[in-house]
Amino acid sequence: MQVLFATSNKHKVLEANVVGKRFGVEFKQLKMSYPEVRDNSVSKVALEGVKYVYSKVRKPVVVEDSGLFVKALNNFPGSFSRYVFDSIGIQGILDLMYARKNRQAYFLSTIAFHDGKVLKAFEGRVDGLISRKPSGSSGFGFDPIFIPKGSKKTFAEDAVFKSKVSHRVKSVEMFCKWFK
Ligand code: ITT
Repeated sequence: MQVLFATSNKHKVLEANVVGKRFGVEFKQLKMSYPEVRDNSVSKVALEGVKYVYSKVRKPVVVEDSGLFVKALNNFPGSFSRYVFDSIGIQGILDLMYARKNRQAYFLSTIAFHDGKVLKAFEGRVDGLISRKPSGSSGFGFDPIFIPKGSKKTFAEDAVFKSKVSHRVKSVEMFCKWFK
């Protein structure tokens, strides 16, 4: 079974397909950007996004909105993670976290599906800590500074662990179970 995945980010599709394979679901990248509503809920951004994309392609499609939520920064950058990554980047987050003892953070991923009739969203979360310095080179975005619960390595140092526990693995798993 195939489903379109509208995103500019090939890493998202690669990670989704690792999970999809187990369920016989293949995500096909549709390189299309869509206007992201300004809202601090990733679910809201994903749901509005998939409605827009569906209105353009008229085929069953998913979009994903995700973000990093840092406790000591009142959940910043959250749904604005892409903008923050592109502007102040990893070092910017580490600078904001300088001398902060509470390093807790989590990633959220919402997969939203629409086929013109059904509109559904699936949310996954992974908890962890912000590291003191960047480490590792796999993955994308904030992977080099996120140490998931149950590990001592960042996502960027341990892609295998990421492929078992990530926010995206969870949201995609929920989607695949439902989609089948
Ligand atoms: P599309 O909107 O085109 O799908 P994007 O990369 O802009 O691609 P988002 O708007 O959902 O995606 O932004 C999510 C940002 O959050 C992303 O750019 C990363 O900086 C960060 N992020 C999300 N998931 C991540 C992950 O698994 N590892 C590291 N950073 C992640």
